[in-house]
Amino acid sequence: MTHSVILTYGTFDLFHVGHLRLLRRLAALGDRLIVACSTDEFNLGKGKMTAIPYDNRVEILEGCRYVDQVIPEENWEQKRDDVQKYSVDLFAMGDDWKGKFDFLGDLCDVLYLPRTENISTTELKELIQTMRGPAA
Ligand code: C2G
Repeated sequence: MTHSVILTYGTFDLFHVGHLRLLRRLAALGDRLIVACSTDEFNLGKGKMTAIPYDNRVEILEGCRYVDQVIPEENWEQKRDDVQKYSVDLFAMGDDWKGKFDFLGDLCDVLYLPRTENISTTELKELIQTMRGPAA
């Protein structure tokens, strides 16, 4: 069943093919895909240092053919408000989040899609560190 507005959240740091394949699959499920991109401040609050600053991560997402709109993710609590504010009828994430957002099920459909294997921001960061060699 095609949906009208799909919403997903993420950091999308060091944008990679796993992110792209998720967005491509989501765009195929409906008319409009909105991506909530986590701010640098929100990531710091999660103890995560992003390699790529928020503005650049937003610019990359906005340049993606599958994405119609990018909004900021500033806290854990905004999802219910966002679903209602943007008239979302499908909330979707990769399945590493399976079950975590079922509480939205009274407002919209909730879907978890299989992650793309063998790629992650963490692995890319480790690879970059290795390539740079021991700290100078
Ligand atoms: N993803 C994927 N395959 C990968 C890596 C990521 O499908 N190999 C998906 C994740 O499941 C997520 C999205 O891509 O749905 C963005 O991944 P991250 O940038 O790692 O997002 P995350 O740090 O999980 O932030 O409130 C929710 C958080 O903002 C999610």
